[in-house]
Amino acid sequence: MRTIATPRPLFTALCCLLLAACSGHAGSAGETTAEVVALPALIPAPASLQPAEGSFRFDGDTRLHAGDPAARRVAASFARMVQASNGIAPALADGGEGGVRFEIDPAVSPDAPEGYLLEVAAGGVRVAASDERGLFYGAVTLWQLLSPAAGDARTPALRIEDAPRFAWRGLMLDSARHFQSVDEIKQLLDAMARHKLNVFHWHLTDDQGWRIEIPKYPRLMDVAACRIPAGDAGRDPATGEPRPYCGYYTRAQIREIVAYAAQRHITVVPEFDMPGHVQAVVAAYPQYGSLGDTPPVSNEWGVHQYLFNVDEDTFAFIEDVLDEIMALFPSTYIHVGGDEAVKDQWEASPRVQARMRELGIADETALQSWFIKRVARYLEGKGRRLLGWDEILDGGLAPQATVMSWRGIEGGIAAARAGHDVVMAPVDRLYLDYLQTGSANEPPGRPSQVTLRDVYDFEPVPEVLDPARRRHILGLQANLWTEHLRTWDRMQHAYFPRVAALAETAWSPADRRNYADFLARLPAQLARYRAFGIAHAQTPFEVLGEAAPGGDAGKVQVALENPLGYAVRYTLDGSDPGADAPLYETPLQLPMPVEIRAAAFHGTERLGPVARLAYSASSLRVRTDEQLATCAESGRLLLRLEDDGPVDGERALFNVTIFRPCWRWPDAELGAASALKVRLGRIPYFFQLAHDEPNRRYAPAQTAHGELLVHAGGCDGEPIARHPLPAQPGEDGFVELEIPLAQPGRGDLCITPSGDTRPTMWVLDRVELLPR
Ligand code: TNX
Repeated sequence: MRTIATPRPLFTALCCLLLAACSGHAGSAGETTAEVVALPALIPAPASLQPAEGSFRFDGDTRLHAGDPAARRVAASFARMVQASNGIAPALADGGEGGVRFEIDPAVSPDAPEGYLLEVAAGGVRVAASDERGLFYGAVTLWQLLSPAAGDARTPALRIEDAPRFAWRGLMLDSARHFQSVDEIKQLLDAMARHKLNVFHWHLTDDQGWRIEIPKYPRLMDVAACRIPAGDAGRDPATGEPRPYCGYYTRAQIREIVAYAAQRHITVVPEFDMPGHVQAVVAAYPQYGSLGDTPPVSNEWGVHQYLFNVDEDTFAFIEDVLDEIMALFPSTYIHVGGDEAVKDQWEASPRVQARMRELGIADETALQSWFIKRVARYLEGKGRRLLGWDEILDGGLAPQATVMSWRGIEGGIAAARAGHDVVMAPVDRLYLDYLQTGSANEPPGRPSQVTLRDVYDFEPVPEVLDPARRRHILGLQANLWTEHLRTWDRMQHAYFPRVAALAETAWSPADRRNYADFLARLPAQLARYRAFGIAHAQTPFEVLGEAAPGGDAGKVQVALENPLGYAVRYTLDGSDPGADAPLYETPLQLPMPVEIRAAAFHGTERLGPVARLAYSASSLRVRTDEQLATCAESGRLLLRLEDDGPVDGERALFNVTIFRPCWRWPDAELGAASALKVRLGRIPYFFQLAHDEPNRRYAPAQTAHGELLVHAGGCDGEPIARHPLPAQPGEDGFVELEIPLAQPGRGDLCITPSGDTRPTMWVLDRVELLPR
């Protein structure tokens, strides 16, 4: 921790910001020179921060002063936050001097209602803003100055003038694929407020479930809100009976969540996805589908085929539901999806085709455009605005409609050029279902990474955009799709700490953003997470090891790395590394067997778990699925999936490329092996690939249950071994095969099962080269 011993009031804001990087905890009350107080680790970084002389001590006797009702509300929110993090309950006083004053002052940042002024002096603190929103964010900053210290805190004197860069600072949660409790959503809203985020986009309807109570259409709750999960997860282990996965939010719960969000200055933007992603609705009301059939509520992931038809009755249904939604959600924006609506069903439906001709519409793309424009008009008639995924641009869009750009930023650029407002949420930078590190401890999700830095470095305003069009970029949003996230713990892992990076990109001026500085402030944010019980991801704070055979026989060369680049310290004597343990600098050459213990540090603070990395001659002959590569042509959809059993309790995880399951061990030492030992599991194949379906590839099976093919030169060509697969895995869900090898030299080992194995698929757990 670096501290400033003498005040430096002349520092520029940028300089202060860099200094903020050096901070750790707030100074302890016991220090004799009151001035020795660290500069704050604020996230998001404020627009400007000027240190001043002295410091302010906050303790149980500190009084809060607030005059008008708005200021009193903010003071009460502030008191709750401080109580939760520091265990101090500051009281609201009626008069008197000193303490913390919350003031609505029209002179403070009158053009930025979310802006505020925060002045800390030895004699007292003043938080002022022209609007309650700004005052609230000033209170959040003051709370950050006091935390993560527990109990009394001392904060350096300073002056912060701050306002957000973007008006839309959003976070999306998919409650359709997996469902969260009201309490969990409240925890998320609390965390959003502490990051100064202000839009909660709530994805409430999809092929796999309908989650909003709509009394006029009871089958939405009775049918569309439940699915039978695929595989063992969907059966009661005791009785074998179907075990549905159900849930919807009652109107009372939704009102409670909307009010809770509003108290935290968060707008809840609901999403009712259409005309695609409606299989659950069609399961309940087949008359609104395109082909008249009745599907189940889907228990698969991917792009589905079900589309609403375009009959008047269907629009009556949609409008009824939108009326209910508008009654529950005061948000100006109503999200109507529009994504991934493949048009096969419209093409195949004589009724839809007839209506299309009647309306004089040329093709199905134009029909979707007509559909969305019609819904936009309905919403605008009620004083609301339509928001949709970037596919709503196809075929033209109502002028007031706002576009959420997800397939990259191109849709956003096109929309802004056409005069539409835009929220940037590109899949490659802001999708939090993508994993954040290469650790084997990552939960299920998409192993292509969206790292903390990817989120931090994302620039929402593309340079190619004409300056006059830039005002159309309302802001940005990170999305959490929950196909693979069954539990709240895993969702928190996916959100945090990447939400901290999102917050800074969304709030701080572009020229204040500095990743190294952010990393130096992040440990204080982690302490705040701990204080609030947020189960942030540990994987970014782990140490990962990469081993290769050492130069000499019996030795191993190990490279250590922290995914975020924090310092790594390690020991070789079986003790846990402390701040005095050797600092890792270059790869280690070690005699085997050996156990390295390593951890990531910021200064003297250990940031994450201690990794125990054990290496021996036999461990180097083993690879797990996480350590294996994919075969190039199928690498495009790598998923990390969990086993379908046991229904309750821990499940195994597998990395698998679903278009063609195959696992590759580049440059394996095959010549030294007499056999290959492969452990495989089997999980349901539960994907809809729509127009990608023909891109599934598998070698034809030659025997009843297919074979495991072993290749030595990549994944194609003649296999060097072909081992029959059993009809079923064993009791524990796994099977272990031993396949003799007689291959000289080194090779690109590739393992792939033959045959179309649906409705299940084999997945690789580990592979071992048995020595000669
Ligand atoms: C695409 S993003 C989708 C979602 C999936 C997501 C998985 C978007 C508008 N549609 O339905 O959950 O990919 O990453």
